[in-house]
Amino acid sequence: MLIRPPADILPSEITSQALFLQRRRLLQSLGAGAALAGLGQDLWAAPEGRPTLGPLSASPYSSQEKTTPLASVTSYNNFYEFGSAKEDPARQAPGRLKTHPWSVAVEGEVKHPRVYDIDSLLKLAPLEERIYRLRCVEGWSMVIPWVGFPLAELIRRVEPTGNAKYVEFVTLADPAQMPGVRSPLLEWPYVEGLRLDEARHPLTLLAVGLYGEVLPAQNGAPIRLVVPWKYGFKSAKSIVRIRFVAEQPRTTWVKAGPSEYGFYSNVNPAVDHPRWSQATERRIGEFRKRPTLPFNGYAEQVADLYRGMDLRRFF
Ligand SMILES: Nc1nc2c(c(=O)[nH]1)N[C@H]1C(S)=C(S)[C@@H](COP(=O)(O)O)O[C@H]1N2
Ligand SMILES: [Mo]
Repeated sequence: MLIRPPADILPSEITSQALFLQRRRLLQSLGAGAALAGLGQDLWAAPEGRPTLGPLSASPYSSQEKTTPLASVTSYNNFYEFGSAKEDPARQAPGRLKTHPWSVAVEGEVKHPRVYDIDSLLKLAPLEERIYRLRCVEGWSMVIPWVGFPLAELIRRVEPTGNAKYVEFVTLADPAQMPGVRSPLLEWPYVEGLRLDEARHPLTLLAVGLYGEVLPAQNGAPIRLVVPWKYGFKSAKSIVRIRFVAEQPRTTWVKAGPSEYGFYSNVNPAVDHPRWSQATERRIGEFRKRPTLPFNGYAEQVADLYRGMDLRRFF
């Protein structure tokens, strides 16, 4: 019998997970809907470690699965602005990526365009904890306790015009902070996009933290998208611009390989990637592969968005 050691759990992480679980039990006993207080500049002024976000309300959308250890969530990443190897972002992003001050321009086909600073975004809506799976097109997955608020809350405030059909997410591309941007790994800046109804869906999250704390740099601090029924690459990190547009945005991975990465990128075990199957996945920390679920397990919530569409053609 082959026994694999739990290589991705460090003693320090076991402690932080224990604290996390303790905090979650406390949250649950307090009940959902607690207000967010005391955020602002102080949040980033903490001398060491990542500041805690809270109080957080629990979400009915959370997965009940065992969460992936914090050490894996923060050390096995895709963030090409900091290199293309899985360990590059953890090595290069912390200390280099300056996440405060930070602002996000919300513009285009909206009645109330506005530049939001990160502090006002943190107070825009009550922060929730959402335990979501993240499934990469490469065939691995994690279960991550994100902290954030629905993108719909922001969309409601800026009021899209009748011409808005899609939302484009543009992320930071600063060669001074991001060594990967100095090489033509991808076309910079990294751009992603959603149809307006996908963007408004209650599962679509603007994440500002994970495991109860402010996002680590390598996970897309200070604000990133999480679209749990789509492949991980739709979840743009370190967003600086959110643009409402009439035409389908030209997104980074579609430009890099149109036959391999479609605009929709819904997790679909029935549509193979041209170079490998998408039928199974390996949960980080586990040995055996498990079957991949349609829409990453969120079919009940999102399949209606695609009624009548041929999802083999619109992959
Ligand atoms: N700006 C930017 N966002 C990005 C990426 C990237 O390279 N640059 N990689 C994507 C991919 S392929 C994945 S799988 C997820 C990984 O998120 P995680 O490192 O927080 O797990 O981020 C996505 N968002
Ligand atoms: Mo990915």
